[in-house]
Amino acid sequence: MTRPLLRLISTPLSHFGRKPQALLDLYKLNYAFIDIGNVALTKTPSEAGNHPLMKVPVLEYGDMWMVESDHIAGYIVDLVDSGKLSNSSNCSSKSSNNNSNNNHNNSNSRSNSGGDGNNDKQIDRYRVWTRDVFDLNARAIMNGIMTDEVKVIAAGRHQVPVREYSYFNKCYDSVKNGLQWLENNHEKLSSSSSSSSSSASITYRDIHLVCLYEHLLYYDFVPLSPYPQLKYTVDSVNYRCPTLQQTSPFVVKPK
Ligand SMILES: N[C@@H](CCC(=O)N[C@@H](CS)C(=O)NCC(=O)O)C(=O)O
Repeated sequence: MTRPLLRLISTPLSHFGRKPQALLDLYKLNYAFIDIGNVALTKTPSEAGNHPLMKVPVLEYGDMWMVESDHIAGYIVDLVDSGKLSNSSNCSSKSSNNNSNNNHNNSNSRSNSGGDGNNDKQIDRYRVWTRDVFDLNARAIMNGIMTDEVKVIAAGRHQVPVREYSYFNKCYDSVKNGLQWLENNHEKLSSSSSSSSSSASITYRDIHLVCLYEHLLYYDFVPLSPYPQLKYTVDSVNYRCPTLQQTSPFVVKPK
């Protein structure tokens, strides 16, 4: 039995974790998904893949250890583009019972099929390493929305009455303002999906948007009806990339 060299430590509902996980799936890489359970309630780094901040995702690749979802995504792209990993080459030859994460409650390795229907070898085909100003702004705003959402959800899990605090109400406002910015920029947001500079039918920015939107929807965090163009864009990405739905919160944890 082979043990995947790649291990993604996360939780199935983590939208930050879903971003690099979706890339692993699109590249059809073999990896172990280590579910640490309720990350908000972790008390030591060892419960969260040794992340000192007790957050997920964490990626392990052999002896390599990495935190921060977008850095992990870039690292995955480099592994693939450098030829170090392909959908059949990233398994170690022997199984190992040296599981340093045996306090985690679920580990299953998966090898995925599917993808976005394009198998060519273009470098950085999902445009993870973009330098495009709009892409970077959109991704920064999406990360900010996700961060503020997590603050409120995590506080709720610690029984904090979030609506009584202006700090958390500002988080809600930040999420709504961020969504409005994305909605206002929906033309740019949807257009680059079909950009000729990428051979793939979707980009990492599209993945990011789907992870953000479906997480907000799953947690019913704010009403999403004021952002119809975002819904349209998300539906369109999902239509073009069915692989993404494997990691949808509604699929991994049906309500
Ligand atoms: N900037 C980090 C954010 C990671 C993050 O906040 N992850 C959430 C899960 S979606 C978490 O671990 N939260 C636990 C907590 O804040 O207590 C990244 O992109 O990886």
